Amino acid sequence: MFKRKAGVLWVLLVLACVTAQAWAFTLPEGFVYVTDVVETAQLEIRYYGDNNFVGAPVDGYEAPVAILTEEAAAALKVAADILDEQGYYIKVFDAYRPQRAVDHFVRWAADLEDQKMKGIFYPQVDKSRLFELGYIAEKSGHTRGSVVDLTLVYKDTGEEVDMGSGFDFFGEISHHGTDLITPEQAANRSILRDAMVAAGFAPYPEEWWHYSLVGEPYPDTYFDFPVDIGAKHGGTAMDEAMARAIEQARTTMRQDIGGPFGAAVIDGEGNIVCVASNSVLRDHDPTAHAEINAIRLAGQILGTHDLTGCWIYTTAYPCPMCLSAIIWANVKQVVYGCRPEDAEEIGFRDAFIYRFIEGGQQDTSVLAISEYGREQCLTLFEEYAELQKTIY
Ligand code: AZG
Ligand code: ZN
Repeated sequence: MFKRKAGVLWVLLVLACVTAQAWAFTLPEGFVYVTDVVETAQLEIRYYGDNNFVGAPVDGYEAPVAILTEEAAAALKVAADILDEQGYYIKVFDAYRPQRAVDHFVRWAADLEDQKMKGIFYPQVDKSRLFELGYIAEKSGHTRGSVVDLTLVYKDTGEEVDMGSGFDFFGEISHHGTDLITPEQAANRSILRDAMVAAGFAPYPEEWWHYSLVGEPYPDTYFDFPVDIGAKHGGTAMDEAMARAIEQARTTMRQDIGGPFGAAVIDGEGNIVCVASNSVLRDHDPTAHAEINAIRLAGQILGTHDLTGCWIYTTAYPCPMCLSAIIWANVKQVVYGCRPEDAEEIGFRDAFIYRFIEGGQQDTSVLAISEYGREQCLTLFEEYAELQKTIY
């Protein structure tokens, strides 16, 4: 019996593998991913994470990717080729920037209480003067799609070249021609500037990292599509992943395998890694939710417990258990169909568990949790720490 069950699971796994497929993510007409054009470009998309002057991910940055107009990307390739010959790769901090991100900057600048990142990005500037000094504005050239913020890295070590001040440092030291930097740092800035100018970009006097394409194709348009891997545009990817999750859920729910829940894992390039559905009833496993099954399958297929860069499409908002599993797996993007209250409407307890957690896990009629044997258990933890084993 056990062997048969394992056999069925194996067949399902192989089926999931062979049906994995790729499709082209679509962007608005006229835009491209920088790394599709400049294959050696390194990316450190600062507004996607929290190492930026806001100190938090910025609205509209839904994936750590760089997008530019075709014309700007083609010119950037010319610059990258020049720099390649001199021993450098480019590293992009920001490129196309959605209007909603600029709006976020404006809201942040107006909140004078929030000085979290002052020490790193604007130690000598009073936050109340950021507008007046031109560091923050209601419109940005980046939003027109042909402006890029970048630096150089050494090809052999991958280390960033010393430019004398960091990306987005608000101050005179970031200006071209400043005398606050060493001649070597100034020479490094010139290497970048010469290549960018030769390729058709104009430097920005106040920021050594900022270049605008001369003769940009959309001089009057401020775009607002998010920076993502395209799933939200053209719909192809989203439709395909969600359709597969729905189809899988429908098939298994009709066979009494589990509830009406399906999930798909997509990798960073847009390939469907796997599709899974809820199998609580068949497996006699209350944890066999669609998202958990999908994460387990993806881990086996990709040979890792770390799904960094992957997205999950799920037919319903993840329950607290699945939400935790998703975070444990380092998945940073979830797209869901139904809401917890929709699941509640047909009798599932997703929303009920959320209410328990939001209530501070105090309701002992739902669950009583107590501490016992901490000292003995701590010895185990200490042993693990001493052995310096993997932390995940
Ligand atoms: C569920 N909710 C989600 N999102 N997924 C499942 O598999 C579920 N099973 N019960 N509630
Ligand atoms: Zn769940």
